[in-house]
Amino acid sequence: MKTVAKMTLTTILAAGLGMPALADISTRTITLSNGVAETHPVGNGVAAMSACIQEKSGGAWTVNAFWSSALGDDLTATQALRSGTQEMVITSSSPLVGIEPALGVFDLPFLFANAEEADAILDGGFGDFMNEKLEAAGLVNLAYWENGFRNLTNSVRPVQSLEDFAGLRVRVMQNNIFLDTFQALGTNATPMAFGEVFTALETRAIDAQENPYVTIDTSKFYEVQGYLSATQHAYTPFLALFSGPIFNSYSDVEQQMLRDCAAVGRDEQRSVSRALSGVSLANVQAAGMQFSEISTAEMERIREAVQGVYAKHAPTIGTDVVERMQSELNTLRGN
Ligand code: KDG
Repeated sequence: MKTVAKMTLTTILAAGLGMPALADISTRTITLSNGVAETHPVGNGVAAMSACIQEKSGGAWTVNAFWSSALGDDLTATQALRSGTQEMVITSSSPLVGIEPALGVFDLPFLFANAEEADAILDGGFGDFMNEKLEAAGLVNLAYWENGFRNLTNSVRPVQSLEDFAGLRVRVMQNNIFLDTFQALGTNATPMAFGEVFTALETRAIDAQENPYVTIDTSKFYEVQGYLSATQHAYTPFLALFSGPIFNSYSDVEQQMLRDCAAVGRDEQRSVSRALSGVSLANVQAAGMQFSEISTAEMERIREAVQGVYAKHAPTIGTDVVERMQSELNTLRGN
């Protein structure tokens, strides 16, 4: 009798202290995968999220993280979530447009002007709107983390003007919007999973790729790329996705714990990503990359060259989705 009373008291105390009732938390191991290296800011986010889960579950939960595409690329891992054979993946939105075409809105070139806009859109009503679509596809997006603003690297020449893109064999994510964007810039664009990029660059099977500075640094692309250009041509979010079938088998307490801790991970990951961006830029230059900024006039020409991608892909993305995004951005900008 005394033991039961004590446990009940523990549960009441836990609830009072904002801790989940441990009685509603089972012992579980969460398998999480990602395509970047653990040294990437995603590693910081996963560590913060895991510590939060450990604390809130009273040690009943364990997160096993796998890095550098060890469990397959973003799309393969995401399909494993939908079939309920893996719990979690931190993935770019871009390779998932075959599952949910509306995600393509985030791939439209030069969509966001800065990270503040991206956070406001992703963490607000638009993010919820997209999350409902993902849930219909068997995926629970616990939070939006940051991949970041993407920049071109290559092994052929400095890229400082629209003409400098001509003929470069550029790897892009498996996504027709990125494919069309880089073809509109005059390159020879090739879709490829992230895990294959380093070797393809090293063997000169391709000339170029595009990613945020922290990815270029932590994936050591500076070892196989001589030139970096500050194109900032797109902002990619990371999705902290959980398997819908598995999530739905959890208690309400467990589900809320996951959402809360993924948000803790998000805040840490974004903070480190933004703090590290300048450090990574300095690192890759110290490693020998020639860095090119692009003049305002040339950036205007580059923006103009890719503008047609919006009209071409709006029907596939969903004109309602694109119009809602543009309306919310106009409101944020005071237009
Ligand atoms: O899991 C994340 C990575 O696999 C990848 O999405 C990173 O931006 C990326 C890319 O270029 O594929």
